[in-house]
Amino acid sequence: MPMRNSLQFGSVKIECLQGDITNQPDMDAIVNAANAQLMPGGGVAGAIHSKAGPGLARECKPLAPIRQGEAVITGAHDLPNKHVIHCLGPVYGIDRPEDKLLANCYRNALSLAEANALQSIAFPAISTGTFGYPLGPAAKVSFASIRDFNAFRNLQHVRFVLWSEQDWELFSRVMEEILS
Ligand code: AR6
Repeated sequence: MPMRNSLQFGSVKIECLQGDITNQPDMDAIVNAANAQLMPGGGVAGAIHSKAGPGLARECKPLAPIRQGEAVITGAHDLPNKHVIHCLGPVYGIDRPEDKLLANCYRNALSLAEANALQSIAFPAISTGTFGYPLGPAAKVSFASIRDFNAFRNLQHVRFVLWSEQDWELFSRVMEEILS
């Protein structure tokens, strides 16, 4: 059984789920932990591009490069969603200030979702893989970004998809601390 935990934050359901970001068919958009060139790589980006098919890279090409904290939106191609929102997170210890850059990813992705009248969005733990951001501090930035986003209108469901049970546990705990 996948681990799942949620709470209500105003009009929005916030959820932590253990699983695979490419297998979230009930979400309007999934977020990609992208590279600046918006090309397939490892981790989340590799999984997203491989399930979306080559049309995603073709659509991404003219939108690249993006900067740390920036977000861009595309179609989802062969993924079971309407859109992919691509964010470039900071490389921990190199791109500074890393907490502001990571918060910008979440804020800009939520803003794009709202601008496109989306009702649901699923995030991976941006920057916590290849880019080396420690999970606890990353979880705090993620949920503080939700708390501080003051433009929820259409969004009713924000999901965080964590790869391991350990990561899920930590995100769940920080979600309760910051949002309940
Ligand atoms: N579903 C959900 N979470 C996942 C999945 C998945 N399928 N796969 C990995 N994770 P990363 P970053 C977790 O490295 O740190 C790429 O090569 C993983 O355990 O995907 O932002 C790009 O091309 C970790 O907690 O993203 C970039 O160059 C989190 O997702 C660079 O890595 C993020 O790991 C981006 O690095």
